[in-house]
Amino acid sequence: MKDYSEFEHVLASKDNKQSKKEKKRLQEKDRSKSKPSPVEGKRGRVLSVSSTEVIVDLDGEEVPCSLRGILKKEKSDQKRVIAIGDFVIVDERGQVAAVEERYSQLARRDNLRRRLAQVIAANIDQVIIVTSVAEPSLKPSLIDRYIISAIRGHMSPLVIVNKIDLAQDKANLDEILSIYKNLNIPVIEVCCLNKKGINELRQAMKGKASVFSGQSGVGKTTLINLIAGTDYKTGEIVEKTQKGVHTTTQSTLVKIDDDSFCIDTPGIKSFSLWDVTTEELAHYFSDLQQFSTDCKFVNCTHTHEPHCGVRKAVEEGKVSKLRYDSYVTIREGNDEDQKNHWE
Ligand SMILES: Nc1nc2c(ncn2[C@@H]2O[C@H](COP(=O)(O)OP(=O)(O)OP(=O)(O)O)[C@@H](O)[C@H]2O)c(=O)[nH]1
Ligand SMILES: [Mg+2]
Ligand SMILES: [Zn+2]
Repeated sequence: MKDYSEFEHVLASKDNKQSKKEKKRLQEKDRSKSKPSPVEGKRGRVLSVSSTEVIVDLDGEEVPCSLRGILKKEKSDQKRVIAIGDFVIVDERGQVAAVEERYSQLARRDNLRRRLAQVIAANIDQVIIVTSVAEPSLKPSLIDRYIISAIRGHMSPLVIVNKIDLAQDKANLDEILSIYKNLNIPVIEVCCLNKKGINELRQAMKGKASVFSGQSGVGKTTLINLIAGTDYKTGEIVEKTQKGVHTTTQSTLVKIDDDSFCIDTPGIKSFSLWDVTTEELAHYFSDLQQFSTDCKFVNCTHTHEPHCGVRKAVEEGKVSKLRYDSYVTIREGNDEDQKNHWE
């Protein structure tokens, strides 16, 4: 795994906050429960979740299960108590009786109930952030939101730039690639047509649980079919010009070999950060933040203030304008594919 030490202090403060919250939650739970009931049943892993049922892998068998009433009522800051990848205990009636604590999760802010997190996948090692050079085009701000969410959720990020065959503006592509290389975030350039980069991606997935995420049409399912030898439905390029076409409609867990698997997810229209403050956001942009020593105001946001060291560094070409624009886009959080509400 790569070294993300520059983000460690952010993670540490976050963990602290989380453990305090967690402690409070457990204490409240203890008070409300007078007789603790040990949960008995079989341990399995959630393969898919729909509004009506949950499919659980129990000893290699795919078993449809419902949720115990108590789980449905559980108060939480998450839209659903259960997510693909969760380890659960299923009782003798075929009901999910308990959900184990997650070691990682990829979450975004729910579009409707904005205080809630929507967990895209649980208990995975890496987020494979799939983007394409064109159809749809590269969007650094979206890549950055995924990277931040991966690190916060305790997963390592891996950026895939697919459809290299469609590259026309090589300078723009190289500038974007160099942003992530400078940040020590691994990037693989891929083409599904001539299989460039596929072996490298396969290698990066070995022995790990990965979740493929990104916009609709970037080629997530095409990549998974190449790696896993599966035949899941992929989108037609003609169809993709129509608005709102999503080929994959439900997240699926795909086994690659005995110790590697991945999750295919439906393309997203929006991805807003969940539970991140503006100060924390600035820490994730430490490559910009380093120039803030030259800002006139200590609380400079680097968006509109006079005598801003960060904006000066951008003008002088010391830092990529694309990276700066990404920071501003996320901070302002008001475009069509994200609505960030800062606390
Ligand atoms: N030119 C080119 N087209 C590609 C490449 N990889 C995938 N495609 C095409 O891109 C289209 C979309 O691919 P999908 O794999 O369905 O994309 P997806 O990310 O799974 O999309 P959703 O399931 O809607 O989220 C398909 O027509 C693919 O054939 C590539 O490297 N180059
Ligand atoms: Mg798909
Ligand atoms: Zn500034």
